[in-house]
Amino acid sequence: MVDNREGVNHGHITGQDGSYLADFLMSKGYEVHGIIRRASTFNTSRIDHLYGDPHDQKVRLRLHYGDLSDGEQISNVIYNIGPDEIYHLGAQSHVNVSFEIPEYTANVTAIGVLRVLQSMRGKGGSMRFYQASSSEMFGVSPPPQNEETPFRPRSPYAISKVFGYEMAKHYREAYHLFSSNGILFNHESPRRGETFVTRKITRAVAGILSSRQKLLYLGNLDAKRDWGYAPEYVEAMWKMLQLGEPVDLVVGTGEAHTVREFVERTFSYAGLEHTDYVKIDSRYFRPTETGELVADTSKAKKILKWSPKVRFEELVKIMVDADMRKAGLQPPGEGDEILRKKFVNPWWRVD
Ligand code: G4F
Repeated sequence: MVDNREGVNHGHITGQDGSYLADFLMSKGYEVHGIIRRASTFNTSRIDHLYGDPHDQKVRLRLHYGDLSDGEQISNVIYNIGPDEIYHLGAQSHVNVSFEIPEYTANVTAIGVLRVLQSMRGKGGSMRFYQASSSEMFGVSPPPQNEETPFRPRSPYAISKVFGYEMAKHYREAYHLFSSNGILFNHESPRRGETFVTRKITRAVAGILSSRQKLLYLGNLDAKRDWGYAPEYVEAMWKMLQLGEPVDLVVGTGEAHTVREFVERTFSYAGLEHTDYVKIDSRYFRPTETGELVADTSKAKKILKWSPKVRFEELVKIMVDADMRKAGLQPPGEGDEILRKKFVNPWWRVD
Protein backbone atom coordinates (compact mmCIF):
# COMPACT_ATOMS: atom_id res chain seq x y z
CA MET A 1 0.00 0.00 0.00
CA VAL A 2 1.17 3.48 -0.68
CA ASP A 3 1.24 5.77 2.32
CA ASN A 4 0.34 9.06 0.72
CA ARG A 5 1.85 11.20 3.42
CA GLU A 6 5.22 9.58 2.94
CA GLY A 7 4.78 9.05 -0.80
CA VAL A 8 7.58 10.02 -3.11
CA ASN A 9 7.09 11.18 -6.67
CA HIS A 10 9.71 11.03 -9.33
CA GLY A 11 9.46 12.67 -12.71
CA HIS A 12 10.40 15.46 -15.05
CA ILE A 13 9.07 18.26 -13.04
CA THR A 14 9.76 21.48 -14.88
CA GLY A 15 7.03 21.10 -17.52
CA GLN A 16 3.38 22.09 -17.30
CA ASP A 17 2.16 18.75 -15.96
CA GLY A 18 5.16 18.09 -13.71
CA SER A 19 4.77 21.44 -12.01
CA TYR A 20 1.03 21.01 -11.42
CA LEU A 21 1.58 17.47 -10.20
CA ALA A 22 4.20 18.73 -7.74
CA ASP A 23 1.70 21.35 -6.49
CA PHE A 24 -0.92 18.63 -6.11
CA LEU A 25 1.22 16.01 -4.39
CA MET A 26 2.73 18.51 -1.99
CA SER A 27 -0.77 19.69 -1.07
CA LYS A 28 -1.41 16.05 -0.12
CA GLY A 29 1.68 15.86 2.09
CA TYR A 30 3.96 13.97 -0.29
CA GLU A 31 7.70 14.36 -0.41
CA VAL A 32 8.35 15.04 -4.09
CA HIS A 33 11.54 14.29 -6.01
CA GLY A 34 11.85 15.68 -9.50
CA ILE A 35 14.37 15.16 -12.22
CA ILE A 36 15.62 18.23 -14.05
CA ARG A 37 17.88 18.48 -17.04
CA ARG A 38 21.02 20.55 -16.68
CA ALA A 39 20.73 23.76 -18.71
CA SER A 40 22.83 26.93 -18.82
CA THR A 41 19.70 29.01 -18.31
CA PHE A 42 17.23 28.63 -15.45
CA ASN A 43 14.44 26.25 -16.44
CA THR A 44 12.57 25.94 -13.16
CA SER A 45 10.19 28.92 -13.36
CA ARG A 46 7.08 26.72 -13.06
CA ILE A 47 8.20 25.24 -9.74
CA ASP A 48 10.04 28.19 -8.16
CA HIS A 49 7.07 28.82 -5.85
CA LEU A 50 7.47 25.29 -4.41
CA TYR A 51 11.20 25.20 -4.05
CA GLY A 52 12.99 25.93 -0.76
CA ASP A 53 16.55 25.82 0.52
CA PRO A 54 17.69 22.17 0.18
CA HIS A 55 19.63 22.53 3.47
CA ASP A 56 16.31 22.86 5.25
CA GLN A 57 15.30 19.36 6.40
CA LYS A 58 11.62 20.27 6.18
CA VAL A 59 11.78 21.03 2.47
CA ARG A 60 9.61 18.44 0.74
CA LEU A 61 10.65 19.10 -2.85
CA ARG A 62 14.01 17.76 -3.98
CA LEU A 63 15.49 18.12 -7.44
CA HIS A 64 18.01 15.78 -9.06
CA TYR A 65 19.92 16.29 -12.26
CA GLY A 66 19.21 13.63 -14.84
CA ASP A 67 18.24 12.99 -18.42
CA LEU A 68 16.09 10.28 -19.92
CA SER A 69 18.88 9.48 -22.37
CA ASP A 70 21.13 8.49 -19.45
CA GLY A 71 19.98 5.14 -18.05
CA GLU A 72 22.63 4.93 -15.36
CA GLN A 73 21.63 8.23 -13.80
CA ILE A 74 17.92 7.35 -13.92
CA SER A 75 18.70 4.06 -12.25
CA ASN A 76 20.82 5.76 -9.54
CA VAL A 77 18.07 8.23 -8.70
CA ILE A 78 15.43 5.50 -8.45
CA TYR A 79 17.74 3.27 -6.47
CA ASN A 80 18.72 5.99 -3.98
CA ILE A 81 15.24 7.41 -3.41
CA GLY A 82 13.16 4.24 -3.56
CA PRO A 83 9.96 6.13 -4.45
CA ASP A 84 6.45 4.80 -3.79
CA GLU A 85 5.06 6.28 -6.99
CA ILE A 86 6.73 7.25 -10.24
CA TYR A 87 4.98 9.61 -12.64
CA HIS A 88 6.83 9.37 -15.91
CA LEU A 89 6.03 12.64 -17.68
CA GLY A 90 9.38 13.37 -19.30
CA ALA A 91 9.56 13.38 -23.11
CA GLN A 92 10.47 15.35 -26.18
CA SER A 93 6.82 16.28 -26.30
CA HIS A 94 6.48 18.56 -29.32
CA VAL A 95 4.91 16.70 -32.24
CA ASN A 96 6.17 19.00 -35.01
CA VAL A 97 9.70 19.05 -33.58
CA SER A 98 9.71 15.24 -33.62
CA PHE A 99 9.74 15.31 -37.44
CA GLU A 100 12.96 17.36 -37.29
CA ILE A 101 14.69 15.26 -34.63
CA PRO A 102 13.19 11.77 -34.88
CA GLU A 103 16.18 9.91 -33.46
CA TYR A 104 16.46 12.10 -30.38
CA THR A 105 12.68 11.88 -29.92
CA ALA A 106 12.77 8.09 -30.03
CA ASN A 107 15.71 7.97 -27.63
CA VAL A 108 14.02 10.15 -25.01
CA THR A 109 10.30 9.59 -25.55
CA ALA A 110 10.39 5.85 -26.36
CA ILE A 111 13.56 4.34 -24.88
CA GLY A 112 13.36 6.70 -21.89
CA VAL A 113 10.27 4.77 -20.70
CA LEU A 114 12.15 1.50 -20.95
CA ARG A 115 15.06 2.93 -18.95
CA VAL A 116 12.73 3.90 -16.11
CA LEU A 117 10.88 0.57 -16.14
CA GLN A 118 14.12 -1.41 -16.13
CA SER A 119 15.40 0.64 -13.19
CA MET A 120 12.16 0.00 -11.30
CA ARG A 121 12.42 -3.69 -11.99
CA GLY A 122 16.02 -3.72 -10.79
CA LYS A 123 15.14 -1.93 -7.57
CA GLY A 124 12.23 -4.26 -6.79
CA GLY A 125 9.54 -3.50 -4.20
CA SER A 126 6.04 -2.25 -4.80
CA MET A 127 6.51 1.06 -6.62
CA ARG A 128 3.68 2.26 -8.80
CA PHE A 129 4.29 3.62 -12.28
CA TYR A 130 2.29 6.11 -14.33
CA GLN A 131 3.09 6.40 -18.03
CA ALA A 132 2.07 9.65 -19.74
CA SER A 133 0.59 8.13 -22.85
CA SER A 134 -0.97 10.40 -25.44
CA SER A 135 -4.05 10.76 -27.63
CA GLU A 136 -1.56 11.31 -30.47
CA MET A 137 -1.14 7.52 -30.49
CA PHE A 138 -4.61 7.24 -32.08
CA GLY A 139 -3.43 9.25 -35.08
CA VAL A 140 -5.91 8.69 -37.89
CA SER A 141 -8.24 6.26 -36.11
CA PRO A 142 -11.73 7.80 -36.40
CA PRO A 143 -13.26 9.53 -33.35
CA PRO A 144 -14.35 9.15 -30.64
CA GLN A 145 -11.34 7.24 -29.32
CA ASN A 146 -11.37 5.00 -26.25
CA GLU A 147 -9.20 2.27 -24.68
CA GLU A 148 -10.16 -0.21 -27.45
CA THR A 149 -9.37 2.09 -30.39
CA PRO A 150 -6.41 0.90 -32.49
CA PHE A 151 -3.32 3.09 -32.60
CA ARG A 152 -2.49 4.57 -36.00
CA PRO A 153 0.28 7.03 -35.09
CA ARG A 154 1.35 9.74 -37.53
CA SER A 155 4.59 11.22 -36.18
CA PRO A 156 7.90 10.08 -34.65
CA TYR A 157 6.54 11.45 -31.36
CA ALA A 158 3.34 9.39 -31.56
CA ILE A 159 5.22 6.24 -32.62
CA SER A 160 7.55 6.70 -29.64
CA LYS A 161 4.55 7.06 -27.34
CA VAL A 162 3.08 3.80 -28.66
CA PHE A 163 6.38 2.11 -27.76
CA GLY A 164 6.18 3.58 -24.23
CA TYR A 165 2.55 2.48 -23.87
CA GLU A 166 3.34 -1.07 -24.93
CA MET A 167 6.37 -1.24 -22.63
CA ALA A 168 4.32 -0.06 -19.65
CA LYS A 169 1.83 -2.85 -20.43
CA HIS A 170 4.57 -5.38 -21.02
CA TYR A 171 6.19 -4.76 -17.63
CA ARG A 172 2.78 -5.10 -16.01
CA GLU A 173 2.09 -8.43 -17.73
CA ALA A 174 5.59 -9.95 -17.65
CA TYR A 175 6.87 -8.74 -14.25
CA HIS A 176 3.64 -7.78 -12.44
CA LEU A 177 4.68 -4.16 -11.95
CA PHE A 178 1.90 -1.76 -10.99
CA SER A 179 2.11 0.10 -14.27
CA SER A 180 -0.72 2.25 -15.69
CA ASN A 181 -1.15 4.24 -18.89
CA GLY A 182 -3.06 7.52 -18.81
CA ILE A 183 -4.00 8.24 -22.43
CA LEU A 184 -4.43 11.98 -22.09
CA PHE A 185 -5.92 14.23 -24.71
CA ASN A 186 -4.60 17.79 -25.06
CA HIS A 187 -4.58 19.68 -21.78
CA GLU A 188 -3.68 23.33 -21.56
CA SER A 189 -3.18 26.09 -19.02
CA PRO A 190 -1.29 29.33 -18.46
CA ARG A 191 1.74 27.10 -17.80
CA ARG A 192 1.58 25.46 -21.24
CA GLY A 193 4.82 25.73 -23.24
CA GLU A 194 4.80 28.76 -25.54
CA THR A 195 5.16 26.80 -28.79
CA PHE A 196 2.02 24.66 -28.37
CA VAL A 197 -0.81 26.16 -30.35
CA THR A 198 -3.18 27.28 -27.56
CA ARG A 199 -0.53 29.16 -25.61
CA LYS A 200 0.98 30.53 -28.80
CA ILE A 201 -2.44 32.08 -29.56
CA THR A 202 -3.23 33.43 -26.08
CA ARG A 203 0.27 34.90 -25.74
CA ALA A 204 -0.03 36.49 -29.17
CA VAL A 205 -3.23 38.25 -28.13
CA ALA A 206 -1.49 39.67 -25.05
CA GLY A 207 1.50 40.61 -27.23
CA ILE A 208 -0.69 42.40 -29.76
CA LEU A 209 -2.61 44.29 -27.06
CA SER A 210 0.64 45.44 -25.48
CA SER A 211 2.19 46.36 -28.90
CA ARG A 212 4.95 43.78 -28.54
CA GLN A 213 3.70 41.64 -31.42
CA LYS A 214 2.12 42.61 -34.73
CA LEU A 215 1.01 39.34 -36.35
CA LEU A 216 0.44 35.69 -35.46
CA TYR A 217 1.67 33.00 -37.86
CA LEU A 218 -0.03 29.60 -37.61
CA GLY A 219 -0.29 26.32 -39.55
CA ASN A 220 -3.34 24.08 -39.97
CA LEU A 221 -6.39 25.93 -38.62
CA ASP A 222 -8.70 23.01 -39.44
CA ALA A 223 -7.00 20.59 -37.02
CA LYS A 224 -9.47 19.45 -34.36
CA ARG A 225 -8.51 18.69 -30.80
CA ASP A 226 -10.11 17.81 -27.47
CA TRP A 227 -8.73 20.51 -25.16
CA GLY A 228 -9.06 20.39 -21.36
CA TYR A 229 -7.62 22.21 -18.35
CA ALA A 230 -4.30 20.73 -17.18
CA PRO A 231 -4.71 20.83 -13.34
CA GLU A 232 -7.76 18.57 -13.63
CA TYR A 233 -5.77 16.06 -15.70
CA VAL A 234 -3.04 15.88 -13.08
CA GLU A 235 -5.63 14.83 -10.51
CA ALA A 236 -6.70 12.03 -12.88
CA MET A 237 -3.08 10.80 -13.04
CA TRP A 238 -2.90 10.59 -9.26
CA LYS A 239 -6.28 8.87 -8.99
CA MET A 240 -5.07 6.20 -11.41
CA LEU A 241 -2.22 5.26 -9.10
CA GLN A 242 -4.54 5.01 -6.08
CA LEU A 243 -6.69 2.26 -7.68
CA GLY A 244 -6.50 -1.35 -6.50
CA GLU A 245 -5.24 -2.55 -9.91
CA PRO A 246 -3.20 -0.96 -12.71
CA VAL A 247 -5.31 0.23 -15.69
CA ASP A 248 -5.10 2.03 -19.02
CA LEU A 249 -7.52 4.95 -19.25
CA VAL A 250 -8.50 7.64 -21.73
CA VAL A 251 -8.78 11.12 -20.19
CA GLY A 252 -10.30 14.09 -22.05
CA THR A 253 -13.41 16.29 -22.27
CA GLY A 254 -15.27 14.49 -25.08
CA GLU A 255 -15.62 17.79 -26.97
CA ALA A 256 -13.52 18.76 -29.98
CA HIS A 257 -12.87 22.16 -31.53
CA THR A 258 -10.75 23.40 -34.40
CA VAL A 259 -7.67 25.56 -34.02
CA ARG A 260 -9.67 28.19 -35.94
CA GLU A 261 -12.34 28.19 -33.22
CA PHE A 262 -9.65 28.60 -30.57
CA VAL A 263 -8.31 31.60 -32.50
CA GLU A 264 -11.76 33.17 -32.94
CA ARG A 265 -12.71 32.76 -29.28
CA THR A 266 -9.39 34.08 -28.02
CA PHE A 267 -9.33 37.19 -30.18
CA SER A 268 -12.99 38.05 -29.66
CA TYR A 269 -12.66 37.66 -25.86
CA ALA A 270 -9.83 40.20 -25.99
CA GLY A 271 -11.87 42.54 -28.23
CA LEU A 272 -9.75 41.97 -31.36
CA GLU A 273 -10.66 40.96 -34.92
CA HIS A 274 -8.54 37.87 -35.67
CA THR A 275 -8.58 38.39 -39.46
CA ASP A 276 -6.48 41.53 -38.93
CA TYR A 277 -3.65 39.60 -37.29
CA VAL A 278 -3.58 35.89 -38.17
CA LYS A 279 -1.45 34.72 -41.12
CA ILE A 280 -0.70 31.22 -42.35
CA ASP A 281 2.90 29.99 -42.53
CA SER A 282 3.49 26.62 -44.20
CA ARG A 283 6.37 25.80 -41.84
CA TYR A 284 3.83 25.06 -39.10
CA PHE A 285 2.09 22.38 -41.16
CA ARG A 286 3.21 18.86 -40.31
CA PRO A 287 4.29 16.32 -42.96
CA THR A 288 1.47 14.09 -41.65
CA GLU A 289 -1.34 15.29 -39.40
CA THR A 290 -3.59 13.26 -37.10
CA GLY A 291 -7.32 13.06 -37.71
CA GLU A 292 -9.92 14.45 -35.36
CA LEU A 293 -9.11 13.56 -31.75
CA VAL A 294 -12.12 13.30 -29.39
CA ALA A 295 -12.04 11.35 -26.14
CA ASP A 296 -14.63 8.78 -25.15
CA THR A 297 -14.08 8.90 -21.39
CA SER A 298 -16.82 6.49 -20.26
CA LYS A 299 -14.30 4.16 -18.61
CA ALA A 300 -12.49 6.94 -16.69
CA LYS A 301 -15.84 8.33 -15.52
CA LYS A 302 -16.81 4.95 -14.14
CA ILE A 303 -13.51 3.78 -12.67
CA LEU A 304 -11.95 7.05 -11.55
CA LYS A 305 -15.13 9.03 -10.94
CA TRP A 306 -13.38 11.77 -12.85
CA SER A 307 -14.94 14.28 -15.18
CA PRO A 308 -13.62 17.71 -16.12
CA LYS A 309 -15.22 20.95 -14.94
CA VAL A 310 -13.60 23.41 -17.34
CA ARG A 311 -15.09 23.59 -20.84
CA PHE A 312 -13.53 24.92 -24.03
CA GLU A 313 -14.67 28.55 -23.87
CA GLU A 314 -13.78 28.75 -20.20
CA LEU A 315 -10.29 27.45 -20.88
CA VAL A 316 -9.79 30.20 -23.47
CA LYS A 317 -10.78 32.87 -20.94
CA ILE A 318 -8.58 31.44 -18.18
CA MET A 319 -5.56 31.43 -20.49
CA VAL A 320 -6.16 34.89 -21.95
CA ASP A 321 -6.62 36.46 -18.50
CA ALA A 322 -3.34 34.94 -17.32
CA ASP A 323 -1.34 35.98 -20.39
CA MET A 324 -2.72 39.51 -20.30
CA ARG A 325 -1.75 39.80 -16.64
CA LYS A 326 1.75 38.53 -17.42
CA ALA A 327 2.02 41.23 -20.10
CA GLY A 328 1.12 43.90 -17.53
CA LEU A 329 -2.41 44.39 -18.89
CA GLN A 330 -5.73 44.43 -17.07
CA PRO A 331 -7.59 41.26 -18.23
CA PRO A 332 -11.38 41.16 -18.78
CA GLY A 333 -11.48 38.86 -15.72
CA GLU A 334 -14.09 36.29 -16.78
CA GLY A 335 -11.47 33.53 -16.64
CA ASP A 336 -10.48 34.51 -13.10
CA GLU A 337 -14.15 34.47 -12.12
CA ILE A 338 -14.62 30.98 -13.60
CA LEU A 339 -11.69 29.70 -11.53
CA ARG A 340 -13.05 31.29 -8.37
CA LYS A 341 -16.46 29.73 -8.90
CA LYS A 342 -15.34 26.24 -9.93
CA PHE A 343 -12.39 25.75 -7.59
CA VAL A 344 -12.96 27.11 -4.11
CA ASN A 345 -9.54 26.29 -2.68
CA PRO A 346 -7.29 25.48 -5.62
CA TRP A 347 -4.29 23.37 -4.66
CA TRP A 348 -2.20 24.96 -7.40
CA ARG A 349 -0.82 28.45 -7.61
CA VAL A 350 -3.16 30.27 -9.99
CA ASP A 351 -1.03 32.13 -12.57
O1 G4F B 1 -0.60 22.44 -29.65
P1 G4F B 1 -0.04 21.40 -30.55
O2 G4F B 1 1.38 21.53 -30.92
O3 G4F B 1 -0.35 20.02 -29.81
P2 G4F B 1 -0.42 18.50 -30.33
O4 G4F B 1 0.37 18.30 -31.55
O5 G4F B 1 -1.86 18.13 -30.40
O6 G4F B 1 0.29 17.71 -29.15
C1 G4F B 1 0.12 18.04 -27.78
O7 G4F B 1 -0.92 17.27 -27.20
C2 G4F B 1 -0.69 15.85 -27.20
C3 G4F B 1 -1.90 15.16 -26.57
O8 G4F B 1 -2.02 15.41 -25.22
C4 G4F B 1 0.60 15.54 -26.45
F1 G4F B 1 0.82 14.20 -26.51
C5 G4F B 1 1.75 16.28 -27.09
O9 G4F B 1 2.93 16.07 -26.33
C6 G4F B 1 1.44 17.77 -27.09
O10 G4F B 1 1.37 18.21 -25.75
O11 G4F B 1 -0.89 21.32 -31.89
C7 G4F B 1 -2.31 21.18 -31.90
C8 G4F B 1 -2.82 21.33 -33.32
C9 G4F B 1 -2.07 20.48 -34.34
O12 G4F B 1 -2.99 19.83 -35.17
C10 G4F B 1 -1.25 21.46 -35.17
O13 G4F B 1 -1.07 21.08 -36.53
O14 G4F B 1 -2.60 22.69 -33.73
C11 G4F B 1 -2.13 22.70 -35.07
N1 G4F B 1 -1.38 23.95 -35.30
C12 G4F B 1 -1.75 24.89 -36.21
N2 G4F B 1 -0.86 25.91 -36.18
C13 G4F B 1 -0.26 24.34 -34.67
C14 G4F B 1 0.07 25.59 -35.24
N3 G4F B 1 0.48 23.78 -33.69
C15 G4F B 1 1.58 24.46 -33.23
N4 G4F B 1 2.31 23.92 -32.24
N5 G4F B 1 1.94 25.67 -33.78
C16 G4F B 1 1.22 26.27 -34.78
O15 G4F B 1 1.58 27.35 -35.25
